[in-house]
Amino acid sequence: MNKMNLKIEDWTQNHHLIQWVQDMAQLCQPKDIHLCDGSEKEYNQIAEELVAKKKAIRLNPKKRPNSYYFHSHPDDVARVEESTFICSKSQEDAGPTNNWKNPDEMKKHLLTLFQGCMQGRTMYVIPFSMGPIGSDKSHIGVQISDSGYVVMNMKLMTRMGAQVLKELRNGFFIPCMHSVGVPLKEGVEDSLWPCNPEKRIIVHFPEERNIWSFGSGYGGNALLGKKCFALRIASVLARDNGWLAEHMLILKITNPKNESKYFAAAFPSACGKTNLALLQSHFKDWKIECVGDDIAWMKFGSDGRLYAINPEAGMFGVAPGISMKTTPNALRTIEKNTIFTNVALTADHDVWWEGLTDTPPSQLTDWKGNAFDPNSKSTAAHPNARFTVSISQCPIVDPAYDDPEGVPISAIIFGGRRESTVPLVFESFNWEHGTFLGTSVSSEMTAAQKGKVGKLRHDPFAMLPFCGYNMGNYFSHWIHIGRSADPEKLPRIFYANWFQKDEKGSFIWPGFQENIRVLQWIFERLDGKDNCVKTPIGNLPEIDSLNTEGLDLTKEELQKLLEVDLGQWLEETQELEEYYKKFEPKLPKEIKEELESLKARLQKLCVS
Ligand code: OXD
Ligand code: MN
Repeated sequence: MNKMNLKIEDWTQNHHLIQWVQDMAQLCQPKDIHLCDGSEKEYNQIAEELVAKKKAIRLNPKKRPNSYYFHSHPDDVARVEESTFICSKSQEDAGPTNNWKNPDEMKKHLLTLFQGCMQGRTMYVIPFSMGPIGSDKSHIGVQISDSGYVVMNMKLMTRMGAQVLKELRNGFFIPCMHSVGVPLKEGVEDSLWPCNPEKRIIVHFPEERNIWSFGSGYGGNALLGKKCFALRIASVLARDNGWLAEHMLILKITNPKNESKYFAAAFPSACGKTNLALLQSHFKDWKIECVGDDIAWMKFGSDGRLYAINPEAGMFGVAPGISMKTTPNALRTIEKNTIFTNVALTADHDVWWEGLTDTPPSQLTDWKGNAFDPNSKSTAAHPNARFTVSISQCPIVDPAYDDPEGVPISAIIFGGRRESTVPLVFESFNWEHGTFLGTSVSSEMTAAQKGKVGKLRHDPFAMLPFCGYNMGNYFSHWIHIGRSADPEKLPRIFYANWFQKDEKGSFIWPGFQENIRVLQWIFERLDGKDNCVKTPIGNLPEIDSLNTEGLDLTKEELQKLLEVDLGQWLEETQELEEYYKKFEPKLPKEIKEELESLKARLQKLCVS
């Protein structure tokens, strides 16, 4: 048996865990094994080692206390959807939106890949809880990894270490196997960011409920608690057990009478999700607090309402674009105790990225480690550069983020980036219509995605890369959740679009902090205010029910924001009809019926 920092029996008595660690050590042949206790001391020690090996830079403690800087290999900078697989027994269960391979063949392939892959490296064993420890809404995982960077990130992103093992006892956990995929030969110097892009693969076995990831050290590919567990595997657990695992932020909004409600919201990437999660209300008597910025697990409480927890304990957010103007609460969150990856480094060892200030400081080092030429076409920070930070540091964190009961959700908001057609906000007529809105989420692509800028990308429920089973069955699951509940107690479902443009191509709605006005309208609507007009697509705000005081917005602009163009919407239904073909034969009949009813409502108005 390999050298361990602790006696495994002192660390855990879970027989499955002990056996799995031994099996994986035999397969991967690490030089030693580190059983993580999750302590500060351990975090600091690993950080020190990485700094000593020049894999990390300690940032200037006067500017950014207890913070570290990493830059990755240029071929390992983002999630790799093309190399992500759902290996269910039948291909149909993976559905039309996932890559699939026969699980037996995939296992053979993985066993070959992982054979001896940790030679010369330390194998870390990282127990973690997704959700508050001890909550009946939480689930436990154990990640094995040969990356110290991963251990540091998991410490900030999850509840991690000895306390989780105490909770786990002999119970069930999700095994999450990870290697950067580069065995280290005796006497050979390690690279600064080892990874193996040619052999990179991220695999989920939904029936066995485990995860294998090889070849990448970056973000969602390597921090397996996040997208792999909390969305892909959890969506399967949720389907089987009557709950929802969603790609949603959770926020709390409090009105001037000190009454609060919780909203969850799903937006595809580049639609301002972090921004909304960390929104700074500039109305003194309306308060926003953050419970989560990326993932929500929602289960029914004994009172019949849906309660959400944020399974994560930290944020892994995109840095470029964040500034005191756009997202001041994000900047305040990352003042200290933060890991930065692929941002630019200033001469005095602080961090910078495009958007942080109008002009870059002089003598910047770019994310590849080269002197930055401000006249070059490339950016100093990688567009997907990230910060990792504990959510407890967020100045507007709602203490309920750590409440094992979760928070009761009153509204769910879907949204996308659409230049036209989709109004600023509207409400669905009921849960089934709201589910239909979730299936219809689409967004025009920005430079942040691979593909043609401006082209429409469908991203149902913002779950396209994250649903661990057949997306058509996932739609049905949403319908079933609605059927199994008291309709009065279900969250109401809304749709928002901050991105309409005028003829000159400028955004009409100011966005950012002003989005509070849309949240206010939703809040009041939930409180029973008769502030809407019924249209074929849903309930829209009465033109004067939206708080636009102090905004530089003409009446015509407001009308445009709240317009339903029947012709454009009829085209939208045709486009959706075409898109839905992809999900046959699993497209629920309720979704087809919703589409038909929408068409009929639009046509009726067109004729009259
Ligand atoms: C993320 C994503 O990183 O959705 O959160 O891609
Ligand atoms: Mn996300």
